[in-house]
Amino acid sequence: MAGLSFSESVSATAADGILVVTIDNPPVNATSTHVRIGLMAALDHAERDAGIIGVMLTGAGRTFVGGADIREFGKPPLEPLLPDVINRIENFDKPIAAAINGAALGGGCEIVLACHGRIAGTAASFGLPEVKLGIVPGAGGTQRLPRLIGTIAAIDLIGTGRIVKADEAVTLGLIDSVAADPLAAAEAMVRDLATRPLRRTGQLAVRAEDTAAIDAAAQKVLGRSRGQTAPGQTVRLVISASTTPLAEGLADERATFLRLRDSEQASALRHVFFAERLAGKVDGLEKIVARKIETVGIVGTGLMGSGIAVATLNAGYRVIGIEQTEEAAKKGRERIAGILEKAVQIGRLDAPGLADRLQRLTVTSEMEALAAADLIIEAVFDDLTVKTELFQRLDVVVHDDAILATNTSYLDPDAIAAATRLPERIVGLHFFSPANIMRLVEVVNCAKTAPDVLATALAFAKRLGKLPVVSGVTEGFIGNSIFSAYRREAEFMLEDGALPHEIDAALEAYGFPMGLFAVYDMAGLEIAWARRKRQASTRDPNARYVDISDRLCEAGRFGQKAGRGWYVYPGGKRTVDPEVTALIEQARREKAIEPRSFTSDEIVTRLLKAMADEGDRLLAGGIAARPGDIDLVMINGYGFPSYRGGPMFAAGRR
Ligand code: 3H9
Repeated sequence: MAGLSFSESVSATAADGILVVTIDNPPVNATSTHVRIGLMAALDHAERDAGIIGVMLTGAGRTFVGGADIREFGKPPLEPLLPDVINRIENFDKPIAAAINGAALGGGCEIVLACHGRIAGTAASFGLPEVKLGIVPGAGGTQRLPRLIGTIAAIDLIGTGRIVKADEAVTLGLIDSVAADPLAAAEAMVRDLATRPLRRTGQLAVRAEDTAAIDAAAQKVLGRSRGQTAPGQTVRLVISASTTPLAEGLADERATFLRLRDSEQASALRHVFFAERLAGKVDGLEKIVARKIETVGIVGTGLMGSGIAVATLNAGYRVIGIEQTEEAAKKGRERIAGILEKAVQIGRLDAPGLADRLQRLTVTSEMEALAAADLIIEAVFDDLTVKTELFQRLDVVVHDDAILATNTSYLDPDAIAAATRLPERIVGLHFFSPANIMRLVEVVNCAKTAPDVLATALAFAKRLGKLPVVSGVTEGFIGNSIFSAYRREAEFMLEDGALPHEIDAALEAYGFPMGLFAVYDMAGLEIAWARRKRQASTRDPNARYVDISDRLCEAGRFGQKAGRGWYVYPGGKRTVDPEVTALIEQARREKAIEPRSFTSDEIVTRLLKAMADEGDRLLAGGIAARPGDIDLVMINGYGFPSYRGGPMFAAGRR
């Protein structure tokens, strides 16, 4: 078996007439320039050598090919271009089979689509997630995928960027089969293909499907991607594949790819992509070994605690829920089981999965049960005395290596830690509700948190499939600090002349799923009101304070549940209420403010600036490590549109 090297990232071995080409370009075998050069050289070799009857393509390590090299975007493309490499694979005279060892995403999936045979290992996954980067596939994905799996399934996969596992890929027809040893199976396939005419994906006709069903699939994608350019373009390109000759479809796809690659949305989403990879990385923590966590205690199994319990069970841990009474414990268990059963009803979980989770769950009123826990997360009422007393009790019940985490959103975790025996084991884990669904977790690095405690909290959040962002201690941590600045600015504008529906309309046109005042109505106004009342005595009397939301609460306008808040809801429809307008006008008159009008653009610019200024304050104070961390918090916890890149990114572009 001779070893051949075609570039620094592509090598091959030739045995019994088959050239096994391996792409080795860590970390994810992206199709960087030297990969493309190496693949072309390998094909040259296979073409020239009459002894070679066929080729196998595989990836080194855990990934097949993670896609085009995103770090090369923005630089002039160097030849050979990926579409040319892929076209050559499809039209190659000798059979080429992909032995797909791991993720085949974006350009990696496009390589697979053009191969003549496609065999996956059990760990393989497939997808064209380009829309998540604000682009469309640029190397044939929109044209070849529908030829293999049909228009409807292709619209779904490419329009959403959804990743599928090997089994589903077989069912869809994206690949031929799954094998425990994909290399051996692909070799057999190449030998077989060498004896017959090759089936080339690009030459297949897209199968006919019901036009109403195609339309429904398209509408589903378009409905979910309001404001974003790329998903609509993928739908257009996929649909055109059934009526357009391949070369024309590929040219249209390529032109669309290049146009979108240089767009503002694509650079925002690339920023988000790289920010996500950096999030949770803390200087100095690289070599710290995390503590072992097997059993997690969750104190309080209300809305937040039960969501955390479900996320923790889903990640394979044992969970001990704690409630004050046996009656409450029974209800807590039912709440957690209820969420899991709903997951079964909608097909997200199967019956054995449910049984396995329930078997790992105990809910009790006996705090002593926590002696077995390695990490305890409290999710009780957000009150300093309640939480401090709880931590003092936990301090004597749990073992000394156990970590204690608080889920507080506003309280000072350093004050809680100071009241305990081992403050270095206290950390914040601020989940967002519903905690089993929301990806964001603020991991709060308290003044005395030990490095291995922080490392453990980060590793735990990642194992839950969450996006952990580290925050230092400040009131409201990163998210609620920025949100407060945003809310404050919106209320200033309210006094200065903008009405709630004007501010909401500007935010929704910008891409927020819901404007600020509509969100307040949905969440209820009373909790923030109670907090403002508590803080009244410590508020700076010289700072500008807008009391309009206090007036709303005094009038019993607590939001949607009360039927009225910033808006009224006749028949469930959000409607402007002249009474609120009158109340705002009254407040302005009392302060002798002459109202002026605001354009949508001005509203958004002011709100972004307020958020970014607060973000700068957090960065200067070391509360947030990177602007990208702040962007991720606002995107994943507060509805900031990801395709705008987050407030720090967006404010910097204005
Ligand atoms: C595309 O293909 C366009 C084509 O249609 C057309 C072309 C003409 N490039 O996520 P991880 C880095 S668009 C460059 O933590 P995991 C990442 O930054 C592309 N770098 O690993 C990180 O670096 P660092 C479509 C990349 O094991 C490191 O790899 N493809 C790329 O959890 C590890 O990343 C996608 O959108 C890349 N393409 O997950 C797939 N991908 O260590 C994007 C990753 O310095 N990638 N890096 O922080 C993924 O989804 C995951 O990385 C993957 C591995 C599932 C592959």
